[in-house]
Amino acid sequence: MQKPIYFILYIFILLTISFKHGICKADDGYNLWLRYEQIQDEQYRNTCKGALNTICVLGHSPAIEVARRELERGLSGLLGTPIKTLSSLLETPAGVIVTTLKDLPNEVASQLPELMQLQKESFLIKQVKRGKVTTLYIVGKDDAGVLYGVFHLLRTIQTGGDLDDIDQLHFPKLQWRMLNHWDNLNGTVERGYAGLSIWKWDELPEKIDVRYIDYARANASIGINGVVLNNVNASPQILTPEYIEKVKALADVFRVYNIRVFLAVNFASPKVLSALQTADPLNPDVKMWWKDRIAAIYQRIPDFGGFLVKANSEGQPGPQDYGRTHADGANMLATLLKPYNGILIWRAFVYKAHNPDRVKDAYDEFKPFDGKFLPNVMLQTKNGPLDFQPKEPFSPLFGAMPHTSQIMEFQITQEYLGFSTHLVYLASLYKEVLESDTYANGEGSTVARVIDGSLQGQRLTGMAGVANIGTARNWTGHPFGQANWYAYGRLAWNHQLSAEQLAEEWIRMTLTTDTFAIVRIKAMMLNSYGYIVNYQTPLGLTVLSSVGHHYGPQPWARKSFHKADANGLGFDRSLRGSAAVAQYFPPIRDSFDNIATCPEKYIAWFHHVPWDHVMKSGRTFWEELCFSYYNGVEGVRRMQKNWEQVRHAVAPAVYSRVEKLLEIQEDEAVWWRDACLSYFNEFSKKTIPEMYEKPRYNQKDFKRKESESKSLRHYGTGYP
Ligand code: GCW
Repeated sequence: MQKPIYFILYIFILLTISFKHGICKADDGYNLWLRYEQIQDEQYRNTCKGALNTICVLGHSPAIEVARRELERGLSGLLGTPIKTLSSLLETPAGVIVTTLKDLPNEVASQLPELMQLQKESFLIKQVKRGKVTTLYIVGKDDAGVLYGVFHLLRTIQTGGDLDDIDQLHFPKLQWRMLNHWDNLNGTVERGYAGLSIWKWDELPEKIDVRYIDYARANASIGINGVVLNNVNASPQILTPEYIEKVKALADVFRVYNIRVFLAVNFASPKVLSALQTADPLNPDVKMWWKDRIAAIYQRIPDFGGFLVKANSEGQPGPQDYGRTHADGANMLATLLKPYNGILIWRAFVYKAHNPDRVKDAYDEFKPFDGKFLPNVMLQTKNGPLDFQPKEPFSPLFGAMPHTSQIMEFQITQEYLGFSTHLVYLASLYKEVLESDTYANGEGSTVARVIDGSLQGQRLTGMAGVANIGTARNWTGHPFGQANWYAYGRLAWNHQLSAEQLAEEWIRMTLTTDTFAIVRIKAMMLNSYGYIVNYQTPLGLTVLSSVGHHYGPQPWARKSFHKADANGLGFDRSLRGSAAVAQYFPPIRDSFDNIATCPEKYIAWFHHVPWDHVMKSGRTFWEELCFSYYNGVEGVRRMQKNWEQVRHAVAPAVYSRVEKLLEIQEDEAVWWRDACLSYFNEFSKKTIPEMYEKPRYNQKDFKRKESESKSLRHYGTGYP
């Protein structure tokens, strides 16, 4: 008899605790950072209620409708009360007035001189006082600006922002803020670790999955305005009329969210899909084939974004197959896209299989073409010169092609960073790259200023992130993977935002508003990147991961990258070695070239470092290596401790999921540490200092774990 009462009491207590700490009870992660849970802080909630409970959204377009709905949904959730929506300004004064510039009444417009500065996609948010009435205006330059303004207001409230401090003009620093999906048409995702592709090609175009809409909302909320739907290792099939209909259906969903659709295309498509014997870009029949295909796409999708091409790279076809250049290939397609305002994005990720130093390839191949690409071509360059490694110096192409619109490619999916098992907050990586000084035009020539056009005046600007999204209920597998999607988008909008601010925003919107917990979780996130670099590839080491699937350590198979021998460790890229340093501008080149001045985080990237080389800490290089690997493992343990302390403040399901994943991460950090140190030790012949704990794993374990990981782990469904 007593039992049900206890049970009810237990549930009641649980709910009270959850409510108090801002936890969403049934949170399964699907709603991402758009949960719109009622604000816990009563005082703040009342302030917001007072100011925002009546809204008026002027104008009529599908995009404005979407903005109105989002504002209603967001505000009513956050304020815990239905919102009054006025349909015209003639009614009683509204707390929030949302409008595009063209629908703004003249008498208000004349009071807001800032409006003159509004550019495409931008918005002004400003409180205007008239007598006793204060109205918050969100004025977008266009529909997109309105949508972004609405999401900005909602984010401000979700993160407890001060409404009296809200006045500001907002505009994107980059024109193209893109996600690249490496999704195959068979539903798998290359290097995807969060399930299958969210595009249900078999159901399209008839069935529109609700996920497409929520995906678009999430992207719009962070400013993403372009998506490449399919893998850069592209199937020609995507250009068939059947698939174009499916693509059209998605484009129709995304349009109102200011998202344009792009496709990755296979350069040999004309050869595969028609009777043509060639895909030579200068062949008139080939050009005609592309012309017709492009016309057919624009006929169905008038605002189609354009193409992304991976050519002559890792076995993909390209113009070089016909003795033509990258510029020949890119310009042929760009010419045909131009009448429709389409963009051609060409990837700079190329390398020759047998080149002794592959990091030099992209620069050597592309730099000579600076100024040779047509104005609607963007060159998409990975952040580092090698391949999305945990840590690389920035690609020397940034700054070296002043007459080319170069955009950044980051990887959000964690191909080399523990898949969806390890917690790594990638804003730290992105910021480190963006803030690197190329010295292209002297000091202050950061990578960010190259890609935003402020340094060299490029006409097209942008950033692409390889998505970490899949059919997992919470989209990204690891709950913290969402933070990387979020931070990537926000940085593409404004690269000046700090990793810390973005972490805090994401935590408040997604996990908890408990102040104590925020501090702990933020510490975990902000340190996590340093930890993984330390337990995987510290001090400039690179590609120590397993061949093929890239999970777990396999340094014994990666000698061409680390060059370990009895003298030391690392790849000599100085002027006395492969001379890759020569691709950087003078002050950087010189500092990288000299082992005494090279930043230690890149020391083994640029130098073959003697085991006894004395580091800044006073430790020898070998000791520093041990220190780093052990430090990385300790870091994961610190994350575990921090996480234990936030149990009260996050949803139980998320808590236990992350707890479990951290356990695995700890074990795998140890695996990395033990495997790498025991292997390098064969060359250094030095012992691991006594003060450190004994290794957990030995040679036999490494072999076992290696083969286990091949069969047991979820390695990205697309890998052959
Ligand atoms: O890092 C490598 C990946 C490939 C990928 C390639 C690329 C899509 O291992 O899976 O192919 O980069 O960026 O093209």
